[in-house]
Amino acid sequence: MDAATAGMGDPSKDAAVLVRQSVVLPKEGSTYEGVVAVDETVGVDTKFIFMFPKLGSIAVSLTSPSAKRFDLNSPEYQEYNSTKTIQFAFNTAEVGDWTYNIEHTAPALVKQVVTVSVRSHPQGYKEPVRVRAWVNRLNAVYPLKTVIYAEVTRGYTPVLYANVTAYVERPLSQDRVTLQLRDNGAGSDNEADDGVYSAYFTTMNSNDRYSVDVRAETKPGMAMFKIGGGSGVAFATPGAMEPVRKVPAPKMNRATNAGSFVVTNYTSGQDPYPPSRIIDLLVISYDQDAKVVTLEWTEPGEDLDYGKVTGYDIRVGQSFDEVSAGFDSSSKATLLEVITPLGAGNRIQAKVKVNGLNDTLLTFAVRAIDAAGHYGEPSNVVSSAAFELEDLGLNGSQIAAIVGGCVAGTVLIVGIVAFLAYKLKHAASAGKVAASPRI
Ligand SMILES: [Ca+2]
Ligand SMILES: [Ca+2]
Repeated sequence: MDAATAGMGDPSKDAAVLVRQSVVLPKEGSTYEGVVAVDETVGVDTKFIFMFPKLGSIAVSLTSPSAKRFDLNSPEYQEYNSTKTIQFAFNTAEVGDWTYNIEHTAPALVKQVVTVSVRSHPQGYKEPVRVRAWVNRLNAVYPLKTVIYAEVTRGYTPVLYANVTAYVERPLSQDRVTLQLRDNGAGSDNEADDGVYSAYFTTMNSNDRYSVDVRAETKPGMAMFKIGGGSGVAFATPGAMEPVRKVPAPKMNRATNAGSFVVTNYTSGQDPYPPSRIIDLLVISYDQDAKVVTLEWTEPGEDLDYGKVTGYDIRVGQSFDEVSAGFDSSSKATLLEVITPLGAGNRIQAKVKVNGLNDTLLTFAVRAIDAAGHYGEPSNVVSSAAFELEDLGLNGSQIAAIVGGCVAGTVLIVGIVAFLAYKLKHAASAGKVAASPRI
């Protein structure tokens, strides 16, 4: 082994961390019950480790997925007084949901904090699912934007649609802020569906060091492995462009520490953060009889992608330039009903009345407004014209090629124009509902 590889080991042999948390037990008799999924990508050499503050202060038991109970009388149980640790060790742990129960058993002790850690090794030579987390800057000079990232992968394969949460400890108030990290391409997230989840941290309240823990969990039937496509994590094989497939991922838990960062230059009472730019505005439907267009987008937050905005500024125009470059001077859309923001990450709709407008080409863009009156950047531009194209029998990618003409090649456009001319002669009566492309 040379100097470059000494100490690195084989990453596929490293344990995956399933649980990493502190449990507060307020008084004698208090109990805590936690559940952890041992998934099929791990299970070998599995350890449940409980660190406690004082000898004899806790009793711990486990229940396996097949309802077998383990406690201090089980051979898997070991107690280490020197390190104040209780450990259950399994050569192979049953796959499924394990329950751990911790009881406060020290009459003389009031509140105690127990640290729980569950680690498990991969089966065979396969990589387990892992979560890796980091913060974009060690020195957060307020109001520079601080971003928390977490990458959930199995080897180079991204895990999509996981529930990824960051917990940021705030030293001054001794509380912690819970942030939902998202992989939707909006706000702080650079690319949707690449297995890298992120969120801005905007709720600092002192000049201090903040530490970050991250948990990722998947629910059965929701999370997917994204296989192929040649995108995703940074070290994907160059040039690999097999078609993207999504394969169901099992239920699992992972936890890690994202390190810490130091905030300086913070002063209270400021609001330096406008809402994030909306990037996924869509025309959901166009009721040509009622002259009502329904728009939909993912909500940003009061501060970038955190919190709830106070409202939206929707503009309507007759060309793409009118509501993009000319957003400020374009016409405000007339709403059919008031929009009530729900909070960052939610999908929200708005119904816009377009009577009196020439509907040959209607364009829309939106920006969010926060409590301080700050505006987010104007969104992507969408058009109702997509509906008429849809009515002619074009599919989504053909429509995208026309409406997003700058993306399409000239030959394709010429081809589609010819196709359109043919279809116009044979067009049936118009329908009303279709998806519109992103611009
Ligand atoms: Ca992403
Ligand atoms: Ca704000």
